Amino acid sequence: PALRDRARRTLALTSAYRSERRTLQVTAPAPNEDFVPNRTIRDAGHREELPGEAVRAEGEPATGDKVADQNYDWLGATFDFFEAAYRRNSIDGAGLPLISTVHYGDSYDNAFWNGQQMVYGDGDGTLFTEFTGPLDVTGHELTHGITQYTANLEYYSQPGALNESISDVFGSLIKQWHLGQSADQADWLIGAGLLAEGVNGVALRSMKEPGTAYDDPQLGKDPQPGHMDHYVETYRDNGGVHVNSGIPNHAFYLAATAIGGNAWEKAGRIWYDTLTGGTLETDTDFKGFAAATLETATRLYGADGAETGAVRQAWTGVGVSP
Ligand code: ASN
Ligand code: ZN
Repeated sequence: PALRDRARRTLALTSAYRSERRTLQVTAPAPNEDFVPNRTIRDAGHREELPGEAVRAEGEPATGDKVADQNYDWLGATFDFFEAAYRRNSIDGAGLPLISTVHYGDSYDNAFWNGQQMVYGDGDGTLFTEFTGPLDVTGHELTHGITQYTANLEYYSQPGALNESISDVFGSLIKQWHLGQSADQADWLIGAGLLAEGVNGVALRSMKEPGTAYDDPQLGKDPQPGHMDHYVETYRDNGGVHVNSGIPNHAFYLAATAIGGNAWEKAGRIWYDTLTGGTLETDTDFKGFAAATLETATRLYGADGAETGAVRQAWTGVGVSP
C-alpha cells in the first residue's frame, strides 16, 4: 500500500510534465516511468459462473465487502512487487488488466487462474477460510498468468510441478517483500491463515519442510516430498503437480537461505530471469530447470560466485543433479 500511494503521488506529479512532453516529442515511455495496475474485481454471487458482476474497477473506492476489497489490495501488492523487484509491468509485461472474480461457487474450496483471469472461492468455513485472505495465494494465482505468458510450462508431471512451484516461489516472495522479511525471517509457508479453525495444520504447503504443513483427520496429511527420493508417481492432480512441487520449492528455499538477505533480490532474480529468459521449453523437467537456473546464476554472478554455488548445492540437496 505504501508503494501504491507513492506511485500515485508520483503519477500526479508527473502527469502535467508528461502531457507537455507529449507535445514536444512522441517517444516511448521513459525507462523509469511508474507502471500502474488496471484491476477489475467481479462478484460471482456464489454461483460457479464467470465472469460475474463488476464491483470495483481501478481507482474506485472500497466496496465495503471485505473479500472484494482484500482481493483488490492484494492484486495491487502483487503488481507492485513485480514492478519493484523485476520492473515487470503486469502479467504479460505490457500492462495486462488484472481481472478477478470473488465469491465464486458455494463453499468453494479453491482459487485458480483460468488462462484469462483469477477466480476465488470463499472456502467452506470448516476446512478452509476465504481464498482471498492470504497474500501469497493471490501471488500464486497471478504468477500462473506470468508463467503462461513466458515459459508456458505445461500443466502435467514435472513441468507442471515446476509451474506450481514457480507460483509458490513468487507467492512467498511477494509476502516476504510486503512484510519486509529476509530469507531467514520468512516462514516459507504457502497459505498460512487459510486453514479453518480446528484443522490441524499451519498452511497449505511448506517450502522449508515440505510434507509438514498439515496432518488432519479430514484434510489428510500434507503429501509433499522435499527430495527426489520421495517423488510421487501418480495420475491424479495432473501427475502430482501440487505434490512434487515440494521438490523445486525446497530447492528454492535452500538456495535463498544459503545466499541470505532478501530472497527476492538474488535467488528470486535468478528464478525470475530463468522463467522469463526464453530458454525454457514448455516440457522442461526438474533437471532442465535446475541447469537453466545455474546458467542464469553463472551469467549474473559468475561461475565461481557464491550465489552460483548455492544454487548448485540447493539442487543437489533435493536430489536433482543439474
Ligand atoms: N489453487 C490451485 C492452483 O492454483 C488450483 C488448481 O488446482 N489449479 O494451483
Ligand atoms: Zn497453482
